[in-house]
Amino acid sequence: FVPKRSSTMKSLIADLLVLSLCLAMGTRRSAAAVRTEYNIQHGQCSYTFLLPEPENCQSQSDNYPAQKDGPTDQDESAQRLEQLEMTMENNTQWLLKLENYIQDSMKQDIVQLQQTAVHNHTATMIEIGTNLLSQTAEQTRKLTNVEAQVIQHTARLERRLLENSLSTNKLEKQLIVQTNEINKLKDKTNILEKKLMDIEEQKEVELKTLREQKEALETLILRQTAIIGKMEEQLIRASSNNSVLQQQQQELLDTVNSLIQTLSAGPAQESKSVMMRDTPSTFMDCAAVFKSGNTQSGVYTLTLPNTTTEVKAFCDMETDGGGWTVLQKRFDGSVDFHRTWQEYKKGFGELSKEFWLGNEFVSKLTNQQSYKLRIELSDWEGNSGFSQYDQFSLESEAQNYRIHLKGYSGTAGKVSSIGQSGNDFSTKDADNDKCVCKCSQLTTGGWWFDACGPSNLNGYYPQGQNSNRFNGVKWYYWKGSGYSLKSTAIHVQTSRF
Ligand SMILES: [Ca+2]
Repeated sequence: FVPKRSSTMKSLIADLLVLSLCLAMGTRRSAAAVRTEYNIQHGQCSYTFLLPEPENCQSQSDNYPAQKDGPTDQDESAQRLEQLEMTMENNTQWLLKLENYIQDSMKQDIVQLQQTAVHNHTATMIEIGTNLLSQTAEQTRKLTNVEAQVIQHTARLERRLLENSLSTNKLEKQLIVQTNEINKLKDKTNILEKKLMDIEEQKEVELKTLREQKEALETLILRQTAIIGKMEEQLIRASSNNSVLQQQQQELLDTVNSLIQTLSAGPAQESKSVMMRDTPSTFMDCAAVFKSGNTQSGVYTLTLPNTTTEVKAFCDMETDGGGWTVLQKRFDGSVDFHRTWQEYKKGFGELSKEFWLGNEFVSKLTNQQSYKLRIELSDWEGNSGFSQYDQFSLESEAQNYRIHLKGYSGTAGKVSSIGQSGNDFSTKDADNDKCVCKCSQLTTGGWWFDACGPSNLNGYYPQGQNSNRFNGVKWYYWKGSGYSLKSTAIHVQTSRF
């Protein structure tokens, strides 16, 4: 079995038939002439071969057991072996061919397989590419966002820069304006300096002339002084004659004075003793004392009308005709006037110094008959004045020694100087004023306070005026608020005196 080079499918089939014939020799030796089917599956194709079993092959095969018996049989066996070997060789070659064929046929399948593999790979690649593209798109979108933000920031920064540059421009303009003004001012200053220099020069010139004039005047004064000296000498000589006359005049005056003193010495001593001595008679007030002929100021004993109650009082026999009963006196601050109701009622202090006569006595006295009131005042500058009321009276203790005043005259104040008529008396322990406060405690003294009113002659006595002393010896309508007076005296006298 040798396949030809230019063998077609038919020759190949023929070869195959021979092959299969020979192959079948060993296995189906006893088979009769029977048709046999051979199926070959190659890929999608299947081939079917129908082969008749040749008879000579049968006979040959049937002869094999007979050959074993003799030497002819051995030669035949050798020939047959040779034939078989050849057949085997042919089969081998044929198998090689078949293999090649199968390989050729397989090539197409491999190509197909490769193509499908390539398709699959391409699809995968496309998928991967699509994924990559979508990722890239996402990244691009993000990048775009970031870019937009960056652009916004940049825009903002640019705007700020622009604003800054605008304000800088404004400042520069202002700076220029200011610089111009400074330059103008400098120019003005230069002009002024020039003027000043001119003026200074003029002044120097004037000063020179003035100095010259001064020198001339000085020489003139020297000359005049010399003349005055001469005149003074002449004057001294003339006045020495006058002084002799004056000395004689003085001596005459001295002798006259000594004569007058010796003449008046007797009666003066007599009146002094009257002042110090209490009078034996009973007097209701100082006016009565005065009328009885006691015209010296001093302490006298008074007796309340219709009673035996005696009260020591100081009588002022000099002021405005004399006969004044003194209710109060202050001039050195030696007595404390911040006292109780009872003390003001009975009186306190020393009659020869500072004192308060006593509300009870004054109340009873002024209810006996009509009295007038006089207040003497003096300040720290040497001025003095007075306030006088034509009618004055105090009600009883039950009415808090309420004051009544009428008919004002005087040089220090006006009708309401002492306060409103009808005010009650208050002390540090008896608040009868019209203030929610306690005026007596605030102004340190007993008085007819209003709320608290324009006067308080019983206030604190400071040494010296002490401006802004609001609790001092106060008389507003003469010295204003805060002024504390130097001395005070309150007198009463009968209206008919
Ligand atoms: Ca009060």
